[in-house]
Amino acid sequence: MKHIFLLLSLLIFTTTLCADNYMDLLATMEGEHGKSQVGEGVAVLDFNDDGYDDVVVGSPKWGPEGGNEEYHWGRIYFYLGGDPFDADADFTITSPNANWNLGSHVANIGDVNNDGIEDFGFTYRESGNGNFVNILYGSTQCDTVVDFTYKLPWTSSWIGPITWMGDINNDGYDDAAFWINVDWTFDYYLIWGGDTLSVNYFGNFGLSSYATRIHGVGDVNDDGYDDFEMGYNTQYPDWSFRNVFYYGNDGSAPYEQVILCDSLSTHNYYIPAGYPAGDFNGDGKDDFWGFLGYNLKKVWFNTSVIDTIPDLIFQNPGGGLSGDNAIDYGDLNK
Ligand SMILES: [Ca+2]
Ligand SMILES: [Ca+2]
Ligand SMILES: [Ca+2]
Ligand SMILES: [Ca+2]
Repeated sequence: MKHIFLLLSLLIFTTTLCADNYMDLLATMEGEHGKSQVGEGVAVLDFNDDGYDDVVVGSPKWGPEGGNEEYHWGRIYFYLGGDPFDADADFTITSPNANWNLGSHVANIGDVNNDGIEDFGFTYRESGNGNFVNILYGSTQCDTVVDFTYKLPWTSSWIGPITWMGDINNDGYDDAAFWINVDWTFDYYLIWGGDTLSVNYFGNFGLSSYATRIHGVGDVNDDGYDDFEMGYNTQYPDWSFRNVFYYGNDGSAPYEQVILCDSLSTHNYYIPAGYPAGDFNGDGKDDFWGFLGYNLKKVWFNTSVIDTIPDLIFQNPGGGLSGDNAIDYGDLNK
């Protein structure tokens, strides 16, 4: 999760600093056919542990008939980093059936089995059979065999992305999270990292909407436990939303929470929950984006007690990123 803040920062400052931040185009990935929706999901991790970060791109509307089929299949492409980096996929995972939309949700979930190599997660709905969370452990063998799978049996529901949480219980294993929409409310789950992964119900939050988020923000109060944030709609159709910050702990007590934002918004279809922000003020500690709306972003600096007052506010009336519409990317060609 070391690089997630870089592109966010770049895009936010692009309007004022573009002359100083020119970047060469490294590669262009194209879908195999029109309507393939390539790039809906993007993740970056060093999946084969060779020191080059790798790019994973989802194309959830890929289909064997060139996108002319009625239902979406989906394909996930792995582009291994190297010098030079190229845009030829090294291997793929392809949906075996229609209507899986494979590749909508792909993520670097950190090192959940604590072997020193970043791991890859993806979620999808298998039509008529349920929703699935799949995890591939990164390895030098670099295979696409699923190492962990978890099935949620409801066929009328739909699953959201799997997300990086950091090590919120400070046991040395990174943790992850996901949510699932069940009858238009949202059940959230935590995946505890370990030699054996376990899935645990966290709670039900939010109402009818596709806008809901849970994500790690790093250890922003510097107590050794990574912290996280959740964002969700609180009513429908008014698009009220709530952003809640949670302190990580050893799991022996409920998570202490701080409501960072609780307001009505007409333009936040993507609920603006948090992300790591690197070290904005140079004190060597994790800061975080506590709010990522379309035209408004807010940063909180690391401090022992998180309050509702952001330390930095960025306003870019022309638009900008919202939620996690940003790429987590690294150093693809060293
Ligand atoms: Ca690599
Ligand atoms: Ca690992
Ligand atoms: Ca952990
Ligand atoms: Ca903490």
